[in-house]
Amino acid sequence: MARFITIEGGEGAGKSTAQRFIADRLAERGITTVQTREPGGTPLAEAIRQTLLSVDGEAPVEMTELLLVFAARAQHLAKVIEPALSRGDWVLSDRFTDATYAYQGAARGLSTATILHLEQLVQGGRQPDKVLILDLPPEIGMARARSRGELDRFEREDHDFYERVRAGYLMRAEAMPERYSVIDAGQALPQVESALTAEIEGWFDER
Ligand code: Z5A
Repeated sequence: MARFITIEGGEGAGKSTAQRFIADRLAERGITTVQTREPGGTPLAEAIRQTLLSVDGEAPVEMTELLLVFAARAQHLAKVIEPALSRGDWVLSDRFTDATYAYQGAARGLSTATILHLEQLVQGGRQPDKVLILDLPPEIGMARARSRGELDRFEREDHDFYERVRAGYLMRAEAMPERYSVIDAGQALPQVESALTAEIEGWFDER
């Protein structure tokens, strides 16, 4: 059974690290995964990503940012996610629509109704089977991400912005506990990996 798993969290939460770990554990079970990310995942969607993250030139207003995120998502769904699920592969996406509710909704202040409207338009009924939220205090994630150097447009946001992102994610996890798992990503990597292993085992127990 193909499954669509998304990995979410604030800046530097360890999403890419978790994605590789999960893909390796699934490969050990003989499962083929497609590892992808948002915004991005196709050449056109990656070009939209560059526009969104760039600190040069004119910054998009909130609504432009929202529409660009969903434009990239429409392309990603049509070209990568739906074909992979149809083939029977699992899809592991580093971010998806929960990021829109957290960043454009909770942090930028656009309404849930507006985001929901676009979500229905672009995704139809497609939703992740499981959402993993890597939760950690923003200052820890910012320190991890900022040790890498040049900051993109989102990474230049302040601590309060990232507190709103975090609260936005946790609110969604609380509202839909059957689909969401919150993992304490402030722990050392071996502990995060143990939590991920328990999570993966749970997916197979459910089947
Ligand atoms: N965005 C949006 O606004 N709306 C949307 O709908 C979508 C996205 C889909 C780009 O995302 C931006 O797009 C994002 C929101 C916006 N902006 N921000 N911020 P992104 O996912 O590419 O950007 P990111 O959040 O900055 O990702 P990241 O910095 O690459 O972080 P990560 O993938 O979560 O972490 P990582 O690369 O796995 O780990 C970061 C470092 O920490 C690395 O050196 C690791 O070795 C280290 N690490 C990982 N885990 C640990 C533990 N447990 N302990 C210590 N060190 C660790």
